[in-house]
Amino acid sequence: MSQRRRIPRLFAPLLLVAAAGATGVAAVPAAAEQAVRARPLGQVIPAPASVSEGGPSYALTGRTRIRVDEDSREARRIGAYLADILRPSTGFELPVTARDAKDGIRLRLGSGDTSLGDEGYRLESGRHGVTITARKAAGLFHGVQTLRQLLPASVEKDTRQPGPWTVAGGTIEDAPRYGYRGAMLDVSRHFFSVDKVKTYIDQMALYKVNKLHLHLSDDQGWRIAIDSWPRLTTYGGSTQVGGGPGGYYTKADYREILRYAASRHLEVVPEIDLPGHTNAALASYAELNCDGVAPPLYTGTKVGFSSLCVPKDITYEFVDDVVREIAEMTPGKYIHLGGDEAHSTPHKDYVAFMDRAQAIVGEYGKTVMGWHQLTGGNPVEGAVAQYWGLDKTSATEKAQVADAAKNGTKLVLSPADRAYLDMKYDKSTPLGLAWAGYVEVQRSYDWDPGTYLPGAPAESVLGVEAPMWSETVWTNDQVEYMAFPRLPGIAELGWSPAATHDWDTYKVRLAAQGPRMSALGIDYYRSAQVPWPAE
Ligand code: TNX
Repeated sequence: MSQRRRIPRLFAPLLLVAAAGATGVAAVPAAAEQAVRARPLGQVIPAPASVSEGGPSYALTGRTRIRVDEDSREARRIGAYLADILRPSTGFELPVTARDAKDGIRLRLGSGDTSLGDEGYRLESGRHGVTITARKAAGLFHGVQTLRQLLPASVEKDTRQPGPWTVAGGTIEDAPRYGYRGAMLDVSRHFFSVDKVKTYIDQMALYKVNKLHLHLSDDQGWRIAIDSWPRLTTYGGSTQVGGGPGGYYTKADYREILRYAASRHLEVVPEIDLPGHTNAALASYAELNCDGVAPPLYTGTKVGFSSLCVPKDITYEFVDDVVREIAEMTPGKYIHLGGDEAHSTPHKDYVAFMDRAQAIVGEYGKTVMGWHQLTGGNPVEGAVAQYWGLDKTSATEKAQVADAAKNGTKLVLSPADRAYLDMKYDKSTPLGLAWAGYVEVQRSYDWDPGTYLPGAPAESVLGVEAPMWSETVWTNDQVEYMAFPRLPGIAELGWSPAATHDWDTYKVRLAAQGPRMSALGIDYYRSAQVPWPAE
């Protein structure tokens, strides 16, 4: 018998902890590990609205079938998506079939239970199988994300793993607190290929994020083809921060992103940032400048120096063409007009410009979104302001946003010192910026969207969004390191009832996501605030 085998079992966990400590990896306190084991149905992120544990568990086997409603293409599609995730690691065939029976994984659409809403689901797990029921496809899809998280983390791997593939017994009934749970990707400061965006979409979907906000234009690059203004991309898209080659989405590329996002039940929110953050457009078309002279392309990281020419008619022909072409392609309800940091646009001009630009969005049947500076002008009825202030933002500025909310403007909350995924975690973070301060994992999670902005009515809050500005990131590894594990926390703030909010239990659930993120190849930040298991 080898030396190793003679170590009494009792001490083995202690040795693990010691070994983990020696390598500088945070170890799991025994209590935290047990909490995860004792409450398997409750360990999901975002925390479900209601969990009732108990009864026999279900184990997937080589005979398990994924049973979907005969007449639902959407259920069949979600069944196929689930099978694609489970087959490589389990090695099981997992046929998707329309033949109903009481066993296996059952995906049932069209429940009359209105309490589930458009995105809610019920998951029942027992000896014979797991049944997920929802009123709408989005709910079924979210239920499938929960099922993934109830299986061992190794189920996410793309090679065959030993199992067993057991789901604890019980029932989850779940529906989101907010309908808007977003993540933004700035594809302008650095361009991200369609494949990179798809990778991020898949990662977002695991945490029930349902909006992908694409920041498609800025000083450093215009990234979406507009047929009536072709130089926006051929010239305005030809570089990026640091002077690299940039890039842009053809209309076919953009449609492919839309298709893929829809297959993951995400709505795309396209943003064209106006009237500031427009150097790439101004460089592409001299006539958009008040003096008729095109500035050079810009590859630095300053903000607030560019502006469309507010008095010129051609400015509105331009905005009309851009909004029309994007609205024609985009099935989602929003067009985001930016409107932030227009430091080179006199206030009177800013208000006049935003009035006309918002009217154009309305003409094409879309709902206006804008950064919260929009509330300094005249937000149109139904407009959504995205708040990105900080704890220390002045009371006057906060009151301006809250007053707009009292008058009917809706809010999406992205406080920069909580939800900005490009902020450094601490001073040693190699990527990111720090203008809003350091944002460690606990800080990012520990706030309540329902009461966050003083004076804003709770019903004005549509939800939350975590923006990823890309001055310092351009690969998926970099995006992952900054987004994970903060994005799951913002996703939970958007989904879970306020009553589930508790850092001490959240950090244990988050720790359990470590091996799952690793199995998915997500290059996450192992914050010392989280009791990660040794891997
Ligand atoms: C502020 S917040 C910006 C962006 C920058 C970001 C960097 C906002 C609406 N504008 O232009 O990329 O900070 O963190």
